[in-house]
Parts: sequence; C-alpha cells; structure tokens
Amino acid sequence: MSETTLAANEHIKIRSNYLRGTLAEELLDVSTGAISEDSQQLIKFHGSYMQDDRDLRPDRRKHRLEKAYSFMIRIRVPGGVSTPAQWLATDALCETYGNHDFKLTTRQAFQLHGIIKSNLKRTIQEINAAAMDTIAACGDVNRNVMCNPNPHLSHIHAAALKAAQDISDHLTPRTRAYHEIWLDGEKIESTEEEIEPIYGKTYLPRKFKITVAVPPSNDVDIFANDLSFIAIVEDNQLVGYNIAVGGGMGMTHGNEATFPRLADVIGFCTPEQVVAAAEAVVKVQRDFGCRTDRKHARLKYTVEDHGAAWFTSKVNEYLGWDLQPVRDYHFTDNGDRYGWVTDANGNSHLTLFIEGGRVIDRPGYALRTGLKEVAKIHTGDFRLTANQNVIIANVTPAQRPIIEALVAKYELEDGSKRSALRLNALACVALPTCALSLAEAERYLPKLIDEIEESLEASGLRHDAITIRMTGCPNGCARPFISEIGFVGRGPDRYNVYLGGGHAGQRLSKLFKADVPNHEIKGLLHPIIQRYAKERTSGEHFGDFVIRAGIVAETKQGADFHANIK
Ligand code: SRM
Ligand code: SF4
Repeated sequence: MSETTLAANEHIKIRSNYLRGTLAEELLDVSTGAISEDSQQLIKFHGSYMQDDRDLRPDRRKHRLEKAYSFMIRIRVPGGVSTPAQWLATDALCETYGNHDFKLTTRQAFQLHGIIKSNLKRTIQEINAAAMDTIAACGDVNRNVMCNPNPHLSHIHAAALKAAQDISDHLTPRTRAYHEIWLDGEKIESTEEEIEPIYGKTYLPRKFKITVAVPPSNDVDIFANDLSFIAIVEDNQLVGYNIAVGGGMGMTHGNEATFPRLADVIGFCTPEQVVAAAEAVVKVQRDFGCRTDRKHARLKYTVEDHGAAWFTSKVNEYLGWDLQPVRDYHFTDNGDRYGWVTDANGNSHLTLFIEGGRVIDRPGYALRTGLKEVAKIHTGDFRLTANQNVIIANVTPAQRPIIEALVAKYELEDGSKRSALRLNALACVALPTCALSLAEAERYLPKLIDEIEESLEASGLRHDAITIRMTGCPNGCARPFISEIGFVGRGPDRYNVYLGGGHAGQRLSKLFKADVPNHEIKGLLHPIIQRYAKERTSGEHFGDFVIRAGIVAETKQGADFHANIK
C-alpha cells in the first residue's frame, strides 16, 4: 500500500511518536480552549474528545466568541465493575470539574462532560488516583471490554469477568505517552523506538470492541461488537467460549457501502485460550483491516470483504492451532433484569433504572445524591450495565435494609413503576455535547416514550418488553439497528424509523420510513402497535411480528440492510 493513499489518521499516528504528538505542549497554551486537529485525534487514545456546547453555538457566534470548548473524558471500567470509592471519585469529579452529572455509557463506562482544557490534566490525574484510567477508552485500539454484569450467576460470572479483565489488560497499549503527558511520568530518554508488541506504531485501522457474554443474556450485545466471547456452560462448569467476530453498527446516511453488521460466530476456545485468541483476532485486523478509508476500516468490513471462513483460517494461522467447532448457545434477550435478586451465598443485588444512563440531580429527583449516599455506605460494588443502568451489587443481608431505606428515601427506581418499553430503551448522548449528532436523542426519547406509552396502554401492552433505541446520527452508539424499534437522527427533529430487530439483538432491523418529523412518529407507530396487540401469536416478540406481518422485510446480514426496503 502506498504511503500517500493511507487515511490521514494513519499519518497522524505515524508522526505521533507512540501517541505523544504535541499534546503536552498544547495543554499549556492558555490562549485557546481548543487543541489542534492532530491532537484532537491523538487525545482520543488517551480517553478524551474535544467538544463544544452546541446549545451555546448561536450565541457565541453572535458575540464573535470562540466556541464553548470543553472535553469529554471516558473512564474505562472493564466488565463494568466499579468500587464504591471509584463511584464517589467520579461523582466528585463531575461536581468539581464537569457538568455536575455523569453518564453511564452503553459500554459500561463512566463519562464526564464539560471539562475545560485547564482542568483536563488534573481531572485525569485524579481519575488515576482513584485506581481508574482513561487510556484506550477511545481511539484506534481495543476499548473498554464489556462483560455480563450479573453477579448472581456466581462462579460462571466471576470467570467471565476475569476473562474480560485479562483481555483488557493484555490489549492495553504499552506506550509511556499516557504516563508522561498526564501523570508526569518520567520521560524515557532512549533513541530506541518503543515497542507496542501487539499494535505496532500505527495501532489498529479503527476502534476495536470486545465483549464477554454469559447466555441466556445477551445484554452486552455481542452481535454489535468486533469480537465477542460467549460463555459455554456444561454441567454447571464453564468449558470455554464461542468466538464471534465482525459486528458493528456505524453507517453513513446515503452511503450504501457503509452498513451495520452482525458478528459471525466462528469457533470455540477453552478458557485458557481466550487471551491468545483475542490477540490473534486483533492482529489479523491490524494486518488486513483497511487503512485507506476510515469508513471501511472496522473489522466488520474485513470479515464482510474476505468472508468469515477466510477470517477464521487467518486467526488459526496466527494462533498456530485451530479453533474448535462452535458449540450450542441460546440468547433470550438483551435487556436488564430490574429489582432485587438474591444469590446462593445470600447476597443481594439491586438493578436500578437510570434513564439515558445520566446520573444527575433534577428538581424532584435527587438520583445522583441518592446513589452517592448509597456509595458512602456500600460494602459491595457497583455494576454498570450495557443498557446504561446500574446494579448495586453484593449487598450483604445486614446491609440490605440500610440500602432499601436509601432507595426509598431518594425514590431510586427499581423499574417497578415503569412500562416495559421504557425499561428497554436506550438513547445515546447526542446534543448538546456530541459533535456528530444530527438530532436529539437522550433529551428527546423520554418524551417520545411518553407518547408511545399511550398507544401501548390503549392496546394493553404496558408490560410487554419491546426494545426501543434512539441515536442522534447513524453512528449507532445506542445500537439502534438491532432493536425492535429504532430511531436514527436525520436532521433537527427528524428521524429514520427502523423496525424488526431481534429481541435478543440477534437480527438487524430494516428501514420502515425515512426522515419522519418527530410529531408524526406516534401516529406512524400506533396502528402497528394495535395490530401487534391483536394479531401476535403467543410469546411473539414485536420485532418478529413486524416481519411476519410483512410490515418490513427481514434483514439477513450486513449489506442486505439497505436492500429490499418496502
Ligand atoms: Fe459512540 C463516536 C458516544 C457507544 C459507534 N460516540 C462517538 C462520539 C465520541 C462522537 C465523536 O466521535 O465525536 C460520541 C460522544 C458523545 C458524547 O458527547 O459523549 C459517542 N458512543 C458514545 C456513548 C457515550 C453513547 C452513550 O450514550 O452511551 C457510548 C460510549 C461507549 C463507551 O463507553 O466506550 C458509545 N458508539 C458506541 C456504540 C455501542 C457499542 O459500542 O456497543 C457504537 C456502535 C457499535 C460500533 O462501534 O459499531 C458506537 N461512536 C460510534 C461511531 C461509529 C463507528 C463506526 O464504525 O462507524 C462513532 C463515530 C466514529 O467513530 O467515527 C462514535
Ligand atoms: Fe453522537 Fe451519533 Fe453517537 Fe449519538 S450516535 S452519541 S449522535 S455519534
């Protein structure tokens, strides 16, 4: 491949000296709240994005002021497990340096918004002081490794979580740049090139995402990830993992060469082989992923272009041994199970509903304060779910009444008062912080659900779980293309409406209607909801029904997403 055809980001990586670039110098420049374009790309590898408050843009423009720049920081939480001390540290940081709230993301991480440049370094230092980090939370490397967070599944879950943590540790970049820039680590004055043993100096062609799932729950949405491990349990023992590769969501409106794709399940490995298998998949993508067109650079296109059989043979070649044949597995859903459960050891776990994953105090609902009070006395841990919720986990019998009292005092939501539709909803951040959003998502979906709930109530479907997801653009951060109802921003107050995703996230949806103004959505869905109530077969999920009823065609896989639209 000629150097000149490489995508611009490849050149930025090459000249960055293992992700250093001029970041350290630019942080000292107080003449602007921004950083250079190269640094905006590099800082992602360190866990941060430069943003500006889009609500304030018109006013700033009118007064000829620089945009209201600030930084989002993503804190890695492998497997979604956070200690109470880490929760409290995140809470304190959002208060001191951020927007007084924080986000539980769709990949089990924390996000802080609104950190101004002059506070960036001390915020990252304090995150590290709380035994968390932000390295590789973003960028062309492996991101936060997700894992089914349910502790009541005891030893199977513990093993899956360990696998997630081992993979995460193994694939963390080795560059000292992070320590030098943010933690004042010693500069190594060596002329020899540092070695990234797995990535090399141009890292991966694009971001890379890994999950570990424990069936029957697919709450981490394995089919939307580059690489996943599906725990296989026989006789109550974890015997190994099926391996899935080539899932992803992002696409671009009007560009049919881009599409969401479901991961292919290609083989099986033992628990001891997990880290080696992850490394081999990453290396195949490193060497064969597209580095000329960033819109074609995800692993899903490598698998789509060459085929899953070719990809598997390459992985086997890199491993030096063959993956075993795929074992049987079955997923029932990709949602969270709300309320209390008690495990075999007598410990309890409470899953709370956090709308949009936003931990915030609002008039009449002191959610953030309530969770902070829980964190102050909790002796177990917090589990962030891939559905933007939290589990107060490992509560001892003695502590349970104390936590129950706090839950009652702050009216923290255990899901019991909410419709099943709302409890199965996801919305990405979108406006005002996301630079790429074309429409609202997190701020609008709750209102839209209020409207759709009226149709559900009228049809007697309040307790029927239907997955519903909204994103402000087609990058798909809330995985809308595998939900039963999906809304994807087209422009201000306008959405593409997708239907027919699998209830367990196992099937892609299909475009039902493009560019729908938000006030028309309820009317568009109402007759379909009525038909579903009347015509569904026993236990039939909404996504299956709309296909059987001929409302949308079924999407088989990847490129077929755009085909045969009714
Ligand atoms: Fe995402 C870019 C937020 C999960 C696909 N995503 C962004 C950025 C950083 C916008 C940007 O590049 O400037 C968003 C920051 C918004 C903000 O203000 O915070 C953003 N993504 C999020 C989060 C916070 C959504 C949420 O509300 O929870 C999620 C953080 C996850 C984490 O903790 O790491 C988030 N993003 C996802 C997912 C879901 C997943 O991974 O399971 C996807 C779809 C799966 C996939 O990767 O295919 C996703 N985000 C993207 C893409 C499209 C990538 C592609 O292959 O085309 C972009 C844009 C890009 O990379 O160019 C993007
Ligand atoms: Fe931003 Fe689009 Fe991701 Fe939503 S889906 S957070 S609008 S990039």
